[in-house]
Amino acid sequence: MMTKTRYLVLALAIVISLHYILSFSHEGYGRATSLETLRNQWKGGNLAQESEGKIHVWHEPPYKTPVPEKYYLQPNTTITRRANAVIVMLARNGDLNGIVQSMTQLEAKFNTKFGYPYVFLNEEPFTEEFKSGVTALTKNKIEFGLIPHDHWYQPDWIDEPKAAASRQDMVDHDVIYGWSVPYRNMCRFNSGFFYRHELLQKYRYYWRVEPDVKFFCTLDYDPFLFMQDEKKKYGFTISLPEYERTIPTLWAAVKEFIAENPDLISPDNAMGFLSDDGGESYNNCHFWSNFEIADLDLWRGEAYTKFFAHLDAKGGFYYERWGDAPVHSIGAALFARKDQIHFFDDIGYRHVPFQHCPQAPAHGRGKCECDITDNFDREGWSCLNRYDRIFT
Ligand SMILES: Nc1nc2c(ncn2[C@@H]2O[C@H](COP(=O)(O)OP(=O)(O)OP(=O)(O)O)[C@@H](O)[C@H]2O)c(=O)[nH]1
Ligand SMILES: [Mg+2]
Repeated sequence: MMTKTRYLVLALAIVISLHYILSFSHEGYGRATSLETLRNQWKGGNLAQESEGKIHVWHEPPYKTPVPEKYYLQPNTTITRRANAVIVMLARNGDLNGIVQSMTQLEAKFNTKFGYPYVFLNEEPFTEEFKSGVTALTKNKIEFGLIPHDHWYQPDWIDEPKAAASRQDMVDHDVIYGWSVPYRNMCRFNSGFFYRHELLQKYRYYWRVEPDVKFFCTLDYDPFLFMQDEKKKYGFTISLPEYERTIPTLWAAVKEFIAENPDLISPDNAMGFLSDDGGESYNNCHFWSNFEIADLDLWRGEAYTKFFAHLDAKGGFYYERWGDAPVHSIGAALFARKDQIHFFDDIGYRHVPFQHCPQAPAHGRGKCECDITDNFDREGWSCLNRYDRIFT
């Protein structure tokens, strides 16, 4: 784990340095491509926004307003209302220990009280050992699903020698998981297929949970009901820049999509989170997708469906190593209004090597078991400042 952590930290340091070097030395680069028409739609900044007939002008990010008390469980009351939601875990049989760790915490801090079902997905059948191991941890409903072959494995139309050469190049440059085909299958599946699984069809909202993560705080309100009632579409806890070497041509593909489908881009979107120059270049910021609480309809809708098909056809999941984090983040930022992307500031969360530890007063309210000074938002490479600035 240490080696992996060190790689990641080193990789991030390189990304940050490169980003700054490039933004100084290549100022004119992005501007060579004209995006005038589209820029009119992005605008960004503190725009008036029309929502259900009301005009709202943001002065600060929505998360600065605490979650209303009505979403909190009152003492000695039982739950009378739930969202149509599910906890989703993609896992290998060998991930059982890590899943046990994540699920035990999620149950203790949240789900024993709230009672949401689980769906586990795998491209291989889950073993009886895995199934009984996780079933023992909850009284809530659990379903185990097999991923259809074509939703997982590298498609035949991918030029394998070209993909192999790219993998070798990444190995030569010490790119984390640069060698791995299964990792790429996973990223492509999470980007464009998990929400199509038959077991997820009946649900509207999901919480993605990975093995070996930590939930630090007691959660006494229902984040799914919050998402549903407040019409949020995508929720995150940590945001950071992607490693540039894994996505060299992703932004070009995104710009091409936008140019071809301007009508699919949401008004008052979050382009200002993704780009520091009105959409010409990507600042590599993304929501760290190992944690997601989101609306499955965001991915099922026409815009993201076409967007994923466009990206998939480029082959970048295999010719490069496009991650589901930048792909989802770009999708959410372009196809939702910016205020529909929610920062779950009050959910304490850790996925090695980073954590979000809520600050006062949320830290006390949630009895958070984390060091208040160990908080990714304070790190220089957190992208939370990019999120904040789209509201100010
Ligand atoms: N079924 C299956 N699940 C996988 C495979 N590879 C990864 N996953 C799951 O996909 C998710 C992301 O994989 P991780 O290995 O955690 O990737 P990561 O978070 O980028 O890297 P780590 O720092 O190793 O956690 C996790 O839920 C894994 O359990 C695979 O080959 N098969
Ligand atoms: Mg992980």
